[in-house]
Formats: sequence, structure tokens, C-alpha cells
Amino acid sequence: MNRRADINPVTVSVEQLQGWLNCLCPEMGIELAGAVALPCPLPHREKWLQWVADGRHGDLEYLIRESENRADPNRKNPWARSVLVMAHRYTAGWPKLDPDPSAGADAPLDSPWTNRVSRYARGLDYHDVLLKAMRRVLRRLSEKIPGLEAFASTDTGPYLEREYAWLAGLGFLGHNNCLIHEKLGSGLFLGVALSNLVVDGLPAAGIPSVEPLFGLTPRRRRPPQTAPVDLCGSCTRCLDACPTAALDPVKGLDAHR
Ligand code: B12
Ligand code: SF4
Repeated sequence: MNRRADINPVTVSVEQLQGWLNCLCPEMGIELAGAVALPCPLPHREKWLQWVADGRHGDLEYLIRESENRADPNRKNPWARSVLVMAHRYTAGWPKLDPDPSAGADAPLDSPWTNRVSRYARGLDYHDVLLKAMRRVLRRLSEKIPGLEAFASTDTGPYLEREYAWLAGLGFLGHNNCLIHEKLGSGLFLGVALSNLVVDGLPAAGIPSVEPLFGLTPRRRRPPQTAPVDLCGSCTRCLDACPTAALDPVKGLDAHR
């Protein structure tokens, strides 16, 4: 894959991309995948800028260095035509091992280690696992799509990954601030790849897909077929359980706490 300057768009249909993702993702351990057309004004752009203005990023200075670029990847990458989004579940098998999942960092040292270590940190480092899996999928995709250019990142890229995952139909945004798939939960790592793929048949920019292009587990059936915005309803269990009261479903998480 060449490096960026002269990248030209390549067009595929949404059905083609769906067929390839359905074939490749299960092989690579990816559980959900979808795509978002670019350029795309982020529906929650103002919320992101307000979060930064409110200082809710705490001391995570790297987040604000390029806040406008984070809200619009085309500013730095005018060639990009879509964001491919993939997710890998990290909670499979864990609940059985959690004697007291609410104990957290205050759990006595002689209690089981699973009381003290967040589930996301217990397995292999997802920065390696998911990134490698995505790169494998992209390598195989580029054999099928001559001219494909796609640059994968998980966590570390300047992208609002949850917003793209929501737009790609992978789930909804919960009160816990995480992307939640109705059946798989919120224990999902997300990865995105900026690509030159024009995917014919995706929803218009800024409109969320109702389903991902690939999902081993389907989302909950919803008549009418619209993407849900908030399926938490009146539930506040995560807000009540958060030991530092850092969660706010309206303003977002306060990273100071
Ligand atoms: C900085 C960061 C943190 C910080 C701040 C967290 C935060 N909430 O912002 C800290 C260190 C606290 C943190 C903790 C965790 N993190 Co973190 N973190 C990030 C990082 C690098 C940037 C997040 C960011 O930009 N925050 C700023 C806020 C404003 O952005 P946002 O929450 O994404 O909000 C956007 C959308 O939610 C949307 N939006 C806002 N409101 C609404 C409302 C509706 C209705 C809709 C549809 C959309 C929407 O608009 C916002 C702006 O576009 C991302 C990776 C990435 N590049 O995106 C991982 C990421 C968010 N983290 C992740 C994880 C797994 C965690 C932890 C679970 C780890 C743990 N300790 O157990 C916790 C969960 C904390 C939480 N409940 O949010 C995953 C989340 C996966 C998921 N299922 O959502 C990510 C995506 C990493 C990854 N690649 O998998 N994290
Ligand atoms: S409000 Fe309830 S359903 Fe929503 S994320 Fe929190 S615990 Fe889960």
C-alpha cells in the first residue's frame, strides 16, 4: 500500500463489501464490522467540542491537541472515502469468574485478582490482537479490491471511534458512555480504518446504519427499522455503581474522577 499523497477512490457495492466481510471477519476473530461514508459531519461533533471545552478530558492532553481534526478526519486526509469499523469482544467467558464484579480497586488484596482488574485488561493486549486481526482482514480485502488503501488503528488514532461504530450500525451509545451491542454488551474493543473505498449503498453521511455489515450475532429486531439512540431507558445501574461518579449520560465521562 502506498503512502497517502496520490490515493484515488475505489468503488464497491455495499453487497460486495458485506460478502467479503462475512467471509473474512469470522476467520480473524472479528465479531462485528461495518462502514461509514466520508466525508461525514459527525452528528455529535458539538458534544465532543463541549466535552473538551468543559475540561472533562482531565489530563489527557493528547485528546485536545487536534480536536477539530478528530471531529473530521477528512481535514488531514482528503483522500479518505469511508471509515471501516470492526469490533472484538473481550468479555466472553469472564462473568463466571467474577465473584464480586463491583469490588474494583478497593477490593482487599487477598480477594481474587478478578475483583480488582478491569475485564478489559485481563486478556492479551487488544492494541496487538485487534490491530493484527484488522490488518489481516484488510490485506485479504486488498486482494479482492485492487487499489484498496486502508489504514487501521485501534484506540490510538485521532478518531472518535464510538461515533463511527454507532454510525456503522454496531450498537448504541449507553449511559456508561460505551458502545453497546444489544446481545454482546459493551465489552467490545473497537478499531477503525480510514480507507479510499466508496461504498455504494451505504446510508447518507451522518445517518446511522441499522445493522452492521457483518455480525455473527444479530442486533435486537426493532420495528420500525430505525437505529436506536438510547436503549438504556430509565436504567441507571452503571451510574450508581461507578465508584467515582465519573459517568454522566448527558455530558459524558469526567476523566478527572
Ligand atoms: C480517552 C479514552 C478514555 C478515557 C476517557 C473516556 C471517555 N469516555 O472519553 C479513559 C481513560 C477514562 C477511558 C476509560 C475507558 N475506556 Co477508553 N478510550 C479513550 C479514547 C482513546 C478516546 C475517547 C474519546 O475521544 N473521548 C471523548 C468523548 C467525548 O468521546 P466519546 O465518548 O467517544 O463520545 C463520542 C460518541 O460517544 C458520541 N456521542 C456522545 N453522546 C452521544 C449520544 C448518543 C445518543 C450517540 C448516538 C452518540 C453520542 O459523540 C462523542 C463525540 O463524537 C477511545 C479510543 C478512541 N480513539 O475513540 C478509548 C475507548 C473509548 N475506550 C474504551 C474502553 C474499553 C475503555 C474502558 C472500558 C477501559 C476500562 N478501564 O475498563 C473505560 C470505559 C470508560 C467509559 N465508560 O467511557 C473503548 C470503548 C469500547 C466501547 N465498547 O465503547 C475505546 C473505543 C477503545 C477501543 N479502541 O476499543 N478511555
Ligand atoms: S444504564 Fe443500565 S443498560 Fe445502560 S449502560 Fe448503564 S447499566 Fe447498562
